[in-house]
Amino acid sequence: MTQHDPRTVYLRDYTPPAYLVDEVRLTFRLAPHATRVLSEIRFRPNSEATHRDFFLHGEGLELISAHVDGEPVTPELVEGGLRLDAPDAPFTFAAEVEIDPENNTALEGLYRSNGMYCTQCEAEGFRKITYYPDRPDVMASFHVRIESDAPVLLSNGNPGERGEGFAEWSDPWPKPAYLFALVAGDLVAHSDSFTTMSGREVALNLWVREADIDKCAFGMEALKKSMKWDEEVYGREYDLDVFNIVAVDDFNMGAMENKGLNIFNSSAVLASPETATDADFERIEAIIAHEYFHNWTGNRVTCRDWFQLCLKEGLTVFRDQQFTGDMRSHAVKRIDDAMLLRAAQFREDNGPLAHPVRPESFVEINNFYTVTVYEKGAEIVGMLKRLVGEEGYRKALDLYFERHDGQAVTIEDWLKVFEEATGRDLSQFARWYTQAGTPRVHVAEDWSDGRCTLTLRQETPPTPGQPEKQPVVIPVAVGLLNPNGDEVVPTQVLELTEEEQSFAFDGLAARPVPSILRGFSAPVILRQVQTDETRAFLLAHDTDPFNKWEAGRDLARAGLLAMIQDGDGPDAGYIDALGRAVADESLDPAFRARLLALPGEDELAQAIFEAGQAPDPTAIFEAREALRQAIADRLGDVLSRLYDTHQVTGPYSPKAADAGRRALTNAALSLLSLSEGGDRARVQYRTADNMTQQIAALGVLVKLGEGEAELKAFEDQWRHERLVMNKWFGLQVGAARPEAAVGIAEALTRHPDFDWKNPNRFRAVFGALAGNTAGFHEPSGAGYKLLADWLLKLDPLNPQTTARMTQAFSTWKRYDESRKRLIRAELERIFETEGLSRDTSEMVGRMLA
Ligand code: 0A1
Ligand code: ZN
Repeated sequence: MTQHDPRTVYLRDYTPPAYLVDEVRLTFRLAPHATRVLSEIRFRPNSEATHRDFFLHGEGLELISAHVDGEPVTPELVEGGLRLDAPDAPFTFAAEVEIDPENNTALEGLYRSNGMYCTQCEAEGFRKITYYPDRPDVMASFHVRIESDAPVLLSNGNPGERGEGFAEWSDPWPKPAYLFALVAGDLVAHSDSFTTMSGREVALNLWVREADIDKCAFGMEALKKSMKWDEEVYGREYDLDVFNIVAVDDFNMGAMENKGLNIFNSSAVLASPETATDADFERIEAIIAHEYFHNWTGNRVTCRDWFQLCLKEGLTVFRDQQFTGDMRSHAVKRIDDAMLLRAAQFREDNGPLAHPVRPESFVEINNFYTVTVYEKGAEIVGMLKRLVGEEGYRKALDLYFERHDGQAVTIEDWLKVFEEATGRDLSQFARWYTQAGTPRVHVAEDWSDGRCTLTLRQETPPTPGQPEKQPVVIPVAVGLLNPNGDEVVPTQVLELTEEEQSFAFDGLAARPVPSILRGFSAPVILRQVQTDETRAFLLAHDTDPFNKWEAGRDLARAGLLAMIQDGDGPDAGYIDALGRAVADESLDPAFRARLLALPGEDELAQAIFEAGQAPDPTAIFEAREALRQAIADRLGDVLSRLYDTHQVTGPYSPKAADAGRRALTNAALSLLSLSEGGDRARVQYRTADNMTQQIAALGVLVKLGEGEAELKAFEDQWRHERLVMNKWFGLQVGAARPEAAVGIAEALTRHPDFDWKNPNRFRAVFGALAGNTAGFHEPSGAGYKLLADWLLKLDPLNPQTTARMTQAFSTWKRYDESRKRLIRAELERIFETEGLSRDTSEMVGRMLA
């Protein structure tokens, strides 16, 4: 349906802007329902343009007046903006418009959250603020005056004059309008400062509501660490006198990198030991880093058009992954990233929403802030780095910043700096950006006369609009182990460029055990015929932590599939191998916690579908439960010992070492409860002095069906903490048994605190429902209907979050006829709804196509 939508925008239609902007002056007279925005924009003809049509984007604006060089003009108001006969010479366009922030429920443009004014302009929100060439290749310096009696008035750049009822801000760095931001409200700051590598002092402020001032310290530390890291690792220095971060409760995404004024979803920045889990702390550290790193990868060097989104997002995600690895553990971070990629990106790549990392068309760009653009985009950067090496990567990045500072560029520009810095031809590599789908790499192994030959064959299944696929460049990191467990060939990177290629290793005394795709060196699915003995061997001996973990994961997956498909019982061999690995005190507790996590239900469903069967979500759920029960029964002693000996003593700290111990003891607790009951969890719940321990215990009790009293106590304790209450809502749905999940979700929507217009709260319930695979796919279809009803309710208010959440349905084609019919009916009901947003209609249309 996308193909035929008249609103489709194509990469191939890109043309340079007719006019460029040198400078923008904006005055905001803030009022809840009638904010006036006065603009003065200095235009000049673009010598590279192919035409002189003057068009400014604008949506939902009431034009009060317009002037060109001081003379009143009457522009032609057209769909999506205005047109004007403009001079073929520099001129100033001025306008006054009126907007209604209070009624802006889409959370795009200028809106209100808890009485404060804030903005979200990426991707195309600035056009809801005033008339402007709202495209990223138009970069200008902004000067802003805010008139309001709110105590705190912020915009991008450096502060200027401040007086009774007004404040001025000036941003000297040319930027596209999507990086514009404004905040006005009753806020307090947690302040600090940072001295940059050239000795400049930067004032740092984290602005929050007064009640949240105790949740800022960690975010501030994360910011300072990020600033330092970017100097040390990438040589990038911050470039303004101040760096402001603001926390808002109503926000569609995690956070936004507006120049010098990052705006954060409060869930992505506020944390205290009592209210945030270890996972929250880690996520916050990563998001703060991500937004900060955008200052160079995104802001100083930006995207020419939205098709190039991965240019800033893939690179910035890669940078934040490196940062988290440096701050915590590279091995564990790689495992977590691979799990996310498989759970979300492979799912996307193997379904109706598959698209290239650089898409070629879109109807609504907000629908392309996807795991493919972000996470697969980051994987591509990682592969590039692996192929050109540390030094080549650093040279290429230095060149990228030097050459493109202040520019809006493309993936071609990005690849060109790598080609020039390293002398490598990247024309085939570039297919990673244009070709959708997850490559499968099949491995065949041969052994004779001291020679081990690995034959690798790649194949990428068709995706929507791309029936034929070309081979891509796949770096496959391989090491060989001797049968005694020693490493005989250390890791080397094989470059698979053809459809099929063989790689030989000579002079080996005994047939080795290959460890392939070490470190998850490429975002592919490895198809390798391996015995359980080999997997157990790699789990015990692999020197590569990723593949060590992977071997355990493969064993678990194979065992689970045999339980589901062949009615086998739990695999005792796997459980024993797992027991030995988790008891190995030389291994990092965080790593061992990852070993104890079983492959997810959705991943198993996809594997069964690929094996030619319709997955039964209930059977998958039951098999996982049965395996967990068997692990608990067989490894009781080991788990109990782990639980007792790895408790963290002393005051809570979110530091990685402690978090790892808690992850391990909580994984053990969850299993132990299956054989022992809920006593340990009840004690942990009662004695917990931090949210990690408290919510883990609560989750265990709820899963056991014994958590009623604690759920009530938790609600009483945390009723006034919005972020904690999101957990309370989500946990009940996520931990519910399949037959109960929909009913619980439905009941929660009637809870007085179910503020469905708040995206975090909406996601807490419905994201959890979609994530409870067996519950959502409960055979009556009640889950589908409940979600569809609520999406239809949310769509007129907040298309962006609605569209995003339709993805819960994206795997519908893998299920049985009955479920397919039920889901299709809901998708059609949504699709045919009159007045459906462009966002949601594009997503649902693609799923139905
Ligand atoms: N650029 C931000 C993500 C973001 C994207 C779109 C938004 O609204 C439509 C908001 C935030 C990032 O990568 O963090
Ligand atoms: Zn980003």
